[in-house]
Amino acid sequence: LSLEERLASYVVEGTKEGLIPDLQEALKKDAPLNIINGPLMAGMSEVGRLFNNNELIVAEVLQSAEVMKASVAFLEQFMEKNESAVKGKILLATVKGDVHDIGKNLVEIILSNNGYEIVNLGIKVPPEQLIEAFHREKPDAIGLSGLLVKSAQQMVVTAQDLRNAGIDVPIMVGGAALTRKFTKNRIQPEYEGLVLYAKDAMNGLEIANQLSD
Ligand code: B1M
Repeated sequence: LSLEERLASYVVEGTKEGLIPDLQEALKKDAPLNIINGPLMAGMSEVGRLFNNNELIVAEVLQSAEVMKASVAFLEQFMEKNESAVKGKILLATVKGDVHDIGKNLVEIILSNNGYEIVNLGIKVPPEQLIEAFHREKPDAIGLSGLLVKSAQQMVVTAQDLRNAGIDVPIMVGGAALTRKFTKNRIQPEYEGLVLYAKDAMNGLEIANQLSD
């Protein structure tokens, strides 16, 4: 197998044996984020496909998630850090009912490496908890992540609850369940402030930078 194929297969197989040496090898020719977005994400897509076809069980997908998390944790130290002044404070959460957090945590890494102060509220965060954290932390923006189809609807509800609580800072939304169109047609109309869709973590950084300019 080529290096790229091996990297994808650690994720698919859910095994860490040989992972770190191969990541070190990959770092010689590629930036950490390209390794994540390339072979590691390719592995994750394959996991999603196999899971969808009932060829993997949840316990196996969890093993794959562990490999992805270990890879990101290892690669993080090699990522470019922008030691600028704090550009803003952002609350991050995976919405109520959803446990997927690898994408959200990647967004946290990218944003915090680029001058943002992140308050990561974790997974399955109900609107009440977001509202409470908003009053405590006074962030400049709120970031919501969701991967399940029902999470898209949960974002609509969350936007309504935030608006009813008088909150109108920009909201950034992302995750596999969402589209730009759903964001514009279904979430934005329920919210007073801006709602912006980010297709991946780098796009999330671009959006945060536009907001802070
Ligand atoms: Co689940 N899962 N899962 N899962 N899981 C999906 C999402 C699914 C598509 C798989 C499938 O069937 N093909 C499917 C959803 C189906 C649907 O709703 N239509 C699914 C399902 C069904 C489930 C369960 C219901 C399974 C069950 O229990 N029967 C269950 C749900 C539990 C719950 O949430 N209540 C479940 C559980 C799990 C695990 C716990 C085993 C594990 C998660 C572990 C963890 O996160 N700690 C897991 C995994 C790993 C996946 C897949 C395989 C991979 C997700 C992932 O981590 N991708 C996923 C299939 C897939 O996506 N191909 C699947 C890598 C990650 C880096 O990408 O999160 O998309 P992603 O983030 C991207 C962008 O989306 C974006 O940036 C990131 C990249 O740069 N982004 C943002 C994300 N959030 C953002 C926020 C932003 C900006 C950008 O701003 C705030």
